[in-house]
Amino acid sequence: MKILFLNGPNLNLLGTREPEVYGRMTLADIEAQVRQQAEQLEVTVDFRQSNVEGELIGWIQQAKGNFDAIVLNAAAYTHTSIALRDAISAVAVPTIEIHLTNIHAREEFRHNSVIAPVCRGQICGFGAKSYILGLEAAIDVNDVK
Ligand code: CA2
Repeated sequence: MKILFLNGPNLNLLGTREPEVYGRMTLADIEAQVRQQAEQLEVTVDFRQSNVEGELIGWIQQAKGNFDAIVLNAAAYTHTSIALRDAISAVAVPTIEIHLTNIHAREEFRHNSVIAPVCRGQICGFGAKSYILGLEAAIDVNDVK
């Protein structure tokens, strides 16, 4: 099973600024934890970050036929990007929305996710653990039971 992790704008800054909001782990630290867990669960992961909306859309489009699920932290694009939503909807690769923080407990403009209706589910508020829970959910949605 192959799982694509995508990270949106400014997540490359993790661990360097606003530690009181986003914690002290860098994105590379989170990636290392995800890779360790993926090895345990015997799945392959690809882990990418971009500050460019179009690049994220290109990666989502290319996921069709190449990945079994996408785990997506779209960062601020979560709240604004109809283009990302359309891409997720078009490719029909099961997509799990994740966030480090509980977006519903923050500023009102973060409460709405425009991608949520086209994702299989949303995990938010568990810090780096949201990524691990996202990995488990991505495996679960592919389980033939
Ligand atoms: O909680 C999350 O994971 C978010 O997706 C993070 C986004 C935010 O816009 C969403 O509402 C919730 C922000 C990512 C920016 O990360 C930074 C990290 C360090 C310093 C500044 C920004």
